[in-house]
Amino acid sequence: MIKAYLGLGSNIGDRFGHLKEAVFRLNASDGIKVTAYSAVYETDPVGGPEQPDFLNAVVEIETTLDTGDLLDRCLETEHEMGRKREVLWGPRTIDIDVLLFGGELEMTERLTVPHPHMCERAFVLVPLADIAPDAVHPLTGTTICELLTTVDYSGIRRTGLSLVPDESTIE
Ligand code: GSY
Repeated sequence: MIKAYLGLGSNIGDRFGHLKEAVFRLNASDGIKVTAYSAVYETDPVGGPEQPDFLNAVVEIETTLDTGDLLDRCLETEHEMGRKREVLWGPRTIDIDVLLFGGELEMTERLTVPHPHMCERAFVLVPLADIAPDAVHPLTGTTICELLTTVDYSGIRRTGLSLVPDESTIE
């Protein structure tokens, strides 16, 4: 079993519904168990064309899959949920990124782990710090909490929404 972290984002339609459905589908997949949930954050869009605000969250999973099969499952889930890749860095129903996979470093044509942009993205680091503050980034050797001190998180707003099954709001 490997512990991994997945970043989730949506900025089209029922954003929260999309995050919940993605978590449900991932957890129902062979070889994946969702074991922890960050809070849900509303975030200013970073990069790309002018587009609506995102909801972002991070989940921890335990998995028996390897990185390639995990990536396939994330892409299949995006596809099942109707994501179309039309505009680079444009709006999306659901985005699922492999952020960390154990302490592994991998750089292939298909996949780079840890996610190559995670260190500069407050919309990733803030939710990740909810559930893995002491996880060490295998390239920088620093913790998620330490990385968080290096980014501007003024565009990140915590919501009262919860991805934990049977809870839809916390407070
Ligand atoms: O890969 C992430 C998709 N994305 C996001 C996102 O999830 N949240 C925010 N706030 N901005 C983003 N820009 C892109 S691309």
